[in-house]
Amino acid sequence: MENKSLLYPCASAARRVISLDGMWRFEFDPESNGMDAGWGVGLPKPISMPVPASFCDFFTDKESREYCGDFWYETDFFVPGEWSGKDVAIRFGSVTHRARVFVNGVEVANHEGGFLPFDANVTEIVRYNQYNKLTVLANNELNEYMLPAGQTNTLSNGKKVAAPYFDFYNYAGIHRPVKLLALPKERVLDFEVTHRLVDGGAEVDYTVTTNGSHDVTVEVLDGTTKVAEASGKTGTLKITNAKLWNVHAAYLYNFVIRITDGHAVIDEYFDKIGIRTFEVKDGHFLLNGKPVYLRGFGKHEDSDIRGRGLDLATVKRDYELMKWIGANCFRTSHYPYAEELYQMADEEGFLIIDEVPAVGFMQSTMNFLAANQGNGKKVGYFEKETTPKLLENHKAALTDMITRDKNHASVIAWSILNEPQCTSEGTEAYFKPLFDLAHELDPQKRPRTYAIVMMSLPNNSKGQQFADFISLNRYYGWYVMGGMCIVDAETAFRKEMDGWAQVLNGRPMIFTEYGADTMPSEHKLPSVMWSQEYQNEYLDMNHNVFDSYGFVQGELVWNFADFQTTEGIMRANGNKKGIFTRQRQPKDAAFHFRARWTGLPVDYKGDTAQF
Ligand code: CKU
Repeated sequence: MENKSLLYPCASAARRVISLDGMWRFEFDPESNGMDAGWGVGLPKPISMPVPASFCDFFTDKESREYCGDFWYETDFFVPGEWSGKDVAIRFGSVTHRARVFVNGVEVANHEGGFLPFDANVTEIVRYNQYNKLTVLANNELNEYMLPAGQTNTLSNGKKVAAPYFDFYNYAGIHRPVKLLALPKERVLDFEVTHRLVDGGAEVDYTVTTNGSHDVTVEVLDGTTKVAEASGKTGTLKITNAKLWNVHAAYLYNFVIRITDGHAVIDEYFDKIGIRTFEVKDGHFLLNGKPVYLRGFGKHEDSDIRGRGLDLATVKRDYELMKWIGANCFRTSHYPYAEELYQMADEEGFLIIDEVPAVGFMQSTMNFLAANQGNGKKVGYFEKETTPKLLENHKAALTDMITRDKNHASVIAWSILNEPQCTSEGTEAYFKPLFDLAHELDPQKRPRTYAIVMMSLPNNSKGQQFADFISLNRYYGWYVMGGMCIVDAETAFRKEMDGWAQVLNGRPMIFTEYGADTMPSEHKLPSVMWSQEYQNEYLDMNHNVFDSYGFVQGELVWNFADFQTTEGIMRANGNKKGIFTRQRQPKDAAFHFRARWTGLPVDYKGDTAQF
């Protein structure tokens, strides 16, 4: 799209932002006849619905909570008269999973993909100094060529039901903030920065993309003090005695971009940058040249009542808990999170492995969550008729994620898939273009990885050679050989680790998942599976294994908190592998982790020889 920009909205001398969050109107459209019935100009029988939030958990009846199909949102917004002459846009942080947007009945956007932003230029359509109608036709059905993947089934009563191939509830709605923007016609569309540490300071190479030809200037400010400036769309900013961005010791500079015509400011855009380098070298993760051992979580955007909707109060609590427990890293399993979370990670000095919503790419009996899915026979997921379409959607999501997140100091790596079926023939042809694309798009050339499912082993994983570091999801002692058999689990685990040692070739390995479902209500001496005591025993066994292999350079436990999933015999009202409850209170394991993680030095295993 011409002038497409994923820049986070900011107000400045040349830009305006008005939040459209609040109580909107809402209506289900199970027969998909809203379009023909003219709902784009007014919903016939709407109920109220808050934005941002998932619609699901407000309802007291099951059909509404589990609703699958088309649904509509509607609100009115006022466009200030003084905005005429500017471009006017509406920006959605995310709508899950697909949306068509109408302003005053005219379609202005059509977007697929439930976890990344998009906008609509409505300059020609809005009425100034008046209220305008904003309508969204959304849909939450699943299919096998979307991210994340699943199916939509029809029940005997004719109702559609989502059958995810993934282990999190198919929450839907307008999940992130909606903003009305006034933008200068000639404007900054994007920028990128890369960092170099040099004697006595740092150099920041930058590129600014605009839709015009006027001069660009860039400034770096320490608070309000200018420490570097440059002009031109590309250049280098030299910062003497630079304060580096570090784990738990973040430092952010203000970054200002202006387009000027000699005297007047045409556009002005503000952001913050953290100066740091990150690389994988000789089996270690190096942040500013120094080893760092990753510790933390796989997470979800998930909380009571608002579902997957952005809730800054939950975000704040999560960061406080992560600091308390001594974590320094998390993976945005299994989709890119709201931008506000990355801004907070930048401020708090957390490291993020950023994951695209490539989850559920496995069709087999492993799709264990709903009894009505999986056809029992193994089909190579990357050899299906739908694979080319899936790859196209995957590339689009990866492109938008990297475009959106590439300047965050907190983002250290890209996770390109979660637990794909990577043992079949089509794997390499599917993986290669994606790993290449990530490298091409990222000016900082961050390391790339994907989370490798159990039973994908060093000798049969056909995608592992593309990863810059190896990420394993392993459940020895939970899904296999649990309880009394944990001793055999450890033996099998070590055997697998010895195999990986042969194929690492100097790459570090981390665990992107390990965990045991645990009911906060259950205590048992001696332990049984699902008790808090067993969670700790399981963790001890895993940590013993990790500690005895120098190449293990990180541990992200599954999961930060209990989270909602589809109902089924494998889940007791959700996945209970949380170290915290869904209400963000500690299980016993949280104290266990706090002791371990606050005790391990930042550069734990930083001096271990790789082999
Ligand atoms: C987690 C087969 C393992 C699936 N993996 C992915 C993640 O999304 C799930 O929640 C494991 C689990 O708890 O089973």
